[in-house]
Amino acid sequence: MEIDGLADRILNGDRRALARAITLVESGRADHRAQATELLAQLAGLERQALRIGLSGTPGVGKSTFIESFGMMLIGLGLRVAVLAVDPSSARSGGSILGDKTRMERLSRERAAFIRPSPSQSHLGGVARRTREAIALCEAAGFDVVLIETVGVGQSETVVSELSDLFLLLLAPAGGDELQGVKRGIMEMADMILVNKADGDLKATATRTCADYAGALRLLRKRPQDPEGFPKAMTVSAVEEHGLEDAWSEIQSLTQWRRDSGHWERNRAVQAQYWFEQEVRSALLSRLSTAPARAEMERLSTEVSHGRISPAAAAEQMLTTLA
Ligand SMILES: Nc1nc2c(ncn2[C@@H]2O[C@H](COP(=O)(O)OP(=O)(O)OP(=O)(O)O)[C@@H](O)[C@H]2O)c(=O)[nH]1
Ligand SMILES: [Mg+2]
Repeated sequence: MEIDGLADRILNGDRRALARAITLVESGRADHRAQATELLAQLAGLERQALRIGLSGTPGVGKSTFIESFGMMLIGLGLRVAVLAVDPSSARSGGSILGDKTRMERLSRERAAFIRPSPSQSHLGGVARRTREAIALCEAAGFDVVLIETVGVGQSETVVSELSDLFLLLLAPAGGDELQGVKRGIMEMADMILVNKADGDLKATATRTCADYAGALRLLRKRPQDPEGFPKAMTVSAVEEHGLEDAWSEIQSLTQWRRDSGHWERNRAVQAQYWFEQEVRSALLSRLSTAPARAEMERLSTEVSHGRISPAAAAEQMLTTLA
């Protein structure tokens, strides 16, 4: 693949080039990885910054519907919108990706939109790297907003929040006892809680649920990255397209405050350091799993079991072979 040409086309906002580049960063092949690294290096250091919005919610809460409506509204404002998905479960494969594409039918037809479903069957570490690199590619391609969607199943929210500037939690209208079902750790990550489906019969329940969550948010420890009134809970209806402009305006004021106060840049710097450490860790782990390393591990392990070498000395010996 011609990397120079690809980089130029991405810089011109060419969506097919972007899709090809993401396929490259997703590939497990060593030559593809080398090309991906070269491509990302060529695109590094650009001034272009997208607003990276993480979005999480349990299955069926309306993430896809919300992204479609919210994305269409943003496009109406003249913005370019990319949608990436982080899906840690390999169980959700081809079928649901197709389902998502049809659910985002309007958005997927827009020239100003780019939708990329998550690749099936990758472990969380691989997903994190692939998503991080895909975000960088979308930024290089000039997208203004990158929405990173994940199903709320636990760990994936942490990954997504470590990749975004802002984290939205989409919740459904619910009775009071279900409120406790949202894990505290996930609540603590949220910059905004959006109670979806605030329409028809569910409207009153949604309003009550929203008030409950607003109360719960006030009980959390104050975070330095939040201005007065944040994290905030609001009601929206993705189907009736209510509350989307309000949500966007709150997102913008939060973003502006964080930029002005330096939290924005600091957060990105801390995230970059975090991912650097993660890369080192995962590179070390992958060195441990090569055939010669495994053989050496086994050999040393036997020595340790016979008491011929101490665990610490064996570990040190092992580590020198990895260098
Ligand atoms: N009444 C109402 N229904 C909604 C709204 N948003 C989504 N739904 C419905 O909720 C169901 C699930 O919506 P999706 O957008 O597929 O939800 P999701 O969170 O993407 O679900 P998964 O992809 O399975 O995790 C669909 O039947 C939607 O029509 C809303 O604002 N109001
Ligand atoms: Mg969905």
